[in-house]
Amino acid sequence: MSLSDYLSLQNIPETLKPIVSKLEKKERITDDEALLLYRDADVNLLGILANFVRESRFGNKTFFNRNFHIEPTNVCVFSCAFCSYSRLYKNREDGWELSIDQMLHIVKKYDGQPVTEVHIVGGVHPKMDLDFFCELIRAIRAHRPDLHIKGFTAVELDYMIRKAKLSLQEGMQKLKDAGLQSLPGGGAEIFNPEIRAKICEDKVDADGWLAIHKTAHQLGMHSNATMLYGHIESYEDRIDHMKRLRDLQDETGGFNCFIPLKFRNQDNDMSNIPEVSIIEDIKAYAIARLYLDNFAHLKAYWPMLGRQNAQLMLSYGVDDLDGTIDDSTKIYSMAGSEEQTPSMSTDEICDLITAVGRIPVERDTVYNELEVFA
Ligand code: V47
Ligand code: SF4
Repeated sequence: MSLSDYLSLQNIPETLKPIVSKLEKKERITDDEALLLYRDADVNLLGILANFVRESRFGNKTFFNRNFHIEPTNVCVFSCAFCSYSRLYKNREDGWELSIDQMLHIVKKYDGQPVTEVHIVGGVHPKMDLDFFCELIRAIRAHRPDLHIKGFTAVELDYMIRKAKLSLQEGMQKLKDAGLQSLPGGGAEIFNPEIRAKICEDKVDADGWLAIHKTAHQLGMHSNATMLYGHIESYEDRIDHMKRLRDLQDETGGFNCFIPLKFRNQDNDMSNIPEVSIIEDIKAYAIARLYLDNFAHLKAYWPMLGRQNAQLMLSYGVDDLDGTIDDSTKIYSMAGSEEQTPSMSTDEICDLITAVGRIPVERDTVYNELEVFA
């Protein structure tokens, strides 16, 4: 059945017909049109449209990688209201701080295993500076040169580079020379300054976040982008957030993928805010797929969303599930995700994908295809 056949079965509201016809012709939609989709489109229509875009790019292919995380510390000088993970610098009862040797020990646990990526992200510890992280990266590279090092949110980078009194270009170049290859997408939250003032007032702002990713792209590094949704932000805020990302992507082309992150409300200063429903998750993912026409990949990060909901999102525009993880991250288990010990074997992740009629494809960090599990 073609897209037009499917659409002829839908009762499409008049307001949405011009948008549907634009999407069919693979034309870019405007901010107002994205807002109309948020307001008027039901999940059936969103699924058909987002799936059309996804399948015209990748068919049934669904990407994953074999990776693990290192979280150097959960001590953090910042105080984001949604964070369940950080322990304030002066109140460190259950905080951890890993030495370079301890982190290298984690890397060595994977000797002989076919992992391709280490994802390094954590709190912002005042004593873990740029030189410390360059040394860590060099030590990992020396031990295992084939492992792609994806590390540090713009929040961590902004802090360590400013503290080293270097320009962004100098700081990022130093990290690149040490062996850092790409940046994860964290720290973006919601760019609107009014929302940021309420949920993460003291860390890098939107312009700073975008400048760091732009600098990375100019140095030839790739990066991801996230959006923390489902708290106090409006649909307009989400679209404004994605607009800033779409504009930067037009300029640099350096983003690999977009990752909507669902706000989880356990054990943080925003616990009074209920978590949004699966319908809202579907809208966030499907509309991201339709609006961000210049982002190749849309990732459902299963440790946060839960594996079944991540699997469901494969019908709403998602083409990537991130990785096997091996129970190496605590950010989401501490925030209340049902995935308390996030780990999937390659067989499990492939089963999740094939169960909904898709084809698992192992990728590396920059989406080179390594193996098709047909
Ligand atoms: O910036 C923190 C989020 C992010 C909560 O690039 C929360 O491949 C929901 O960015 N509820 C860090 N979200 C993690 C991150 C990430 C994860 C996986 C893959 C990639 C990638 C990036 O986690 C933070 C923040 O937005 N976060 N607390 C919470 N309670
Ligand atoms: Fe620190 Fe990141 Fe938590 Fe904010 S989200 S308090 S920057 S660890």
